[in-house]
Amino acid sequence: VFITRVIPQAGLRLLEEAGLTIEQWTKKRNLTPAELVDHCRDADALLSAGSSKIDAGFLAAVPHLKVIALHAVGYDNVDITAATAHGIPIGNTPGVLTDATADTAFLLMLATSRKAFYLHKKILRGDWNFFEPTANLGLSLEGKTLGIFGMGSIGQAMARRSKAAYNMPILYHNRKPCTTAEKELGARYVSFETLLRESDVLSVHAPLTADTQDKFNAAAFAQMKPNAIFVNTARGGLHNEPDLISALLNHQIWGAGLDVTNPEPMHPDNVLLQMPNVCVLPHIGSATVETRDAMAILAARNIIAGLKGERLPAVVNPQVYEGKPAG
Ligand code: 8YV
Repeated sequence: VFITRVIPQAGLRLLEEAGLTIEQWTKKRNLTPAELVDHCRDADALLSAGSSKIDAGFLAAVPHLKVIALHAVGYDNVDITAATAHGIPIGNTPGVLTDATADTAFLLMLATSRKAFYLHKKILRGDWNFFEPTANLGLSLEGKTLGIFGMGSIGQAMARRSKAAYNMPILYHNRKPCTTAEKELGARYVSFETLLRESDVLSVHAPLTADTQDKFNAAAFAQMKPNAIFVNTARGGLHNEPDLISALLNHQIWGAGLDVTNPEPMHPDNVLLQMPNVCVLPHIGSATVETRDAMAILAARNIIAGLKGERLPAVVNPQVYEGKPAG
């Protein structure tokens, strides 16, 4: 099993107990595409953590792989059609990171609404010297409308937290209506335009696809409320960064909380990092000890099942089993 990053021991232990030989990339830099192919030449399985491209070219070079397990729920870095064509099941880690990621979205919503990161930097600069009732003001969240773009399990967990904490009415836009969110949270399904126009906080929880790429662009930000906070914990590719910067500078929206950027890592000179109403985190959505252990364990279980020819516990392309006996 070739592993592209250092992953938690909990996952490695499981692979070792299954009698598998592990090779792990431990350098603090991304593998080049050629290095990835090289390391997979003698492997039966790939456990991929991070954003290495698993595209048609790579898959054609390593068609012998019996399984690829992602240490992630998102699979925008994988050409799923090509993997299915090669008969390679792709595993991911849904469910186990739902709460941690929703916590990160909630953290960014609250931190942005109170300019927390900017004010922290002000103290570091020695700039906490005088109290004025009109200084350092943020926005209250109580009773404000939360819009969710992508009402999957993470979107629902964010909506649940926000409703419980601030009694926020919930709007959402999704590929299809979500009856759980409607019944449990009174969430209202709306068009994308209504979501933009009526949300006080708009939180993004959709996968990055050809349809969602750059969805939050100049035209979208122009429809949002001047007091709106944009939160993205999904993928940086869903928002257009220059358009977001312009929308903030032109006061078309009030603030932004980002756990994901495009590109990643974000350059330290990025103007977003200087803005009072912007909070940026280095893609830590799932980064708790407990969650990363659970992700490593699920990724390892996907590898072990795949190598036995069994159906993966969490498979992205179940089509790979059509016409083939699974397990
Ligand atoms: C991590 C994620 O960044 O699951 C995802 O899709 O983006 C995050 O959990 C990561 O992929 C951990 O390997």
